[in-house]
Amino acid sequence: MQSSSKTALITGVTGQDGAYLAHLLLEKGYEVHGIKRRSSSFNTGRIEDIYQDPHVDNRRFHLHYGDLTDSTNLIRIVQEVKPAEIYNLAAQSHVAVSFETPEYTANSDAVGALRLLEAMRILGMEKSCRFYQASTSELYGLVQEVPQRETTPFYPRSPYAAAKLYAYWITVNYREAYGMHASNGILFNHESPLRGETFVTRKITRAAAAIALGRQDKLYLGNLDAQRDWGHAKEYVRGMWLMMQQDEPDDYVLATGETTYVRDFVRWAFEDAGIPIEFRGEGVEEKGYAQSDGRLLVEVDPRYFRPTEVDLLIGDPAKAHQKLGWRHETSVRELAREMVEADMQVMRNETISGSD
Ligand code: NDP
Ligand code: GDR
Repeated sequence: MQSSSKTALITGVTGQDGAYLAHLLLEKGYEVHGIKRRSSSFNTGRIEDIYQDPHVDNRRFHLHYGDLTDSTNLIRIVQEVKPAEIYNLAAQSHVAVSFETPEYTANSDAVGALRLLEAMRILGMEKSCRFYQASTSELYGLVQEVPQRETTPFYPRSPYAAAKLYAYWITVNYREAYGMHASNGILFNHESPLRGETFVTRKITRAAAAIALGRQDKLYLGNLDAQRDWGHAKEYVRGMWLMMQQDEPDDYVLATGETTYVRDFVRWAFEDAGIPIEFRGEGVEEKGYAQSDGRLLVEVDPRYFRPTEVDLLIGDPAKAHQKLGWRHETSVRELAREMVEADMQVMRNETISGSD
């Protein structure tokens, strides 16, 4: 373990990236503070293994109740924690859901970033604290140029992306206006066994596992023709940390440089679950995948289509390679396998614990 006396504050610590980042920073010797939302059910499943009871002495992992829509709460937490680094990962992060909750998405994803930057300014922490903003490849939206890089024009295609556009630019503005060490990581899709269950990769790997184990009959999906540049979340949080260690703040794309159709990810996941499937039919209504006996296992349901879609994402991570020395390691094919295996394992364990 490297030693460090740094204190970091992570918003969104209960999410996929927050959990991986908290692990990474603890390994590096940081004292880590995370903000979690009040929920009527447990929302700390991803950080259970690093949770430390408040009664333990000298603990290095602390949780605070908070919300990106509550300025006073954020100011108080930043004041108490006095972090050297703030990682703003909290967001209403589901693109499709943002069409249903556009105002809330703007409040948490756009104004939330502003609230944190203002908290730093109000508390006079412009020079003592660094800021990371979780920006996204969704900013590129309607294809202007491929592969997409830091200089590619943005064209958001959802309330989520429009909110993240504001957060991106307010981060740049506070850097330029107040000399703050504030950086944007423009991260392309990254997945893992900890990925939220309603994002497409995890929805697919869970369903493939459940169908293979006889727990589910069919998987309904939306647009199978979208292409995404998928990497492993564990590797991407390291890139976030590297951005914060640079002498100068800047904006970086993190991506693999390869793109994959949703339909190919579906095929791989079912193959890994031991049930090879074939594509049947081109028309939207009959489009789907069946196994060799003809049983349709994956069917397209237009309810999952988005009012405006992002068709093609493929990132150019050259700047991160050169300046940060960051590279992805896991291929999307390996990622699919890891996620299916993890979901099969989780489901088998559930059977064992529930079988007596
Ligand atoms: P998740 O959806 O897994 O996690 C989001 C986190 O934000 C959760 O901890 C969630 O809490 C919390 N949260 C949501 N709304 C609020 C709020 N109003 N106040 C406080 N906390 C809130 O996302 P990821 O970990 O996948 O992504 C992390 C960040 O990176 C997000 O900002 C996302 O938009 C962005 N991003 C993600 C990419 C990806 O491919 N994963 C790519 C590019 C950017 P709870 O657990 O209670 O729901
Ligand atoms: P995305 O991820 O929108 O890229 O945002 P998601 O996994 O939700 O969708 C990827 C693509 O798959 C298509 N799709 C489906 N998506 C979902 N969720 N459910 C389905 O049933 C389905 N069927 C097809 C989608 O239309 C889309 O084209 C993610 C989030 O993590 C954001 O927070 C982040 O900013 C971006 O990645 C980069």
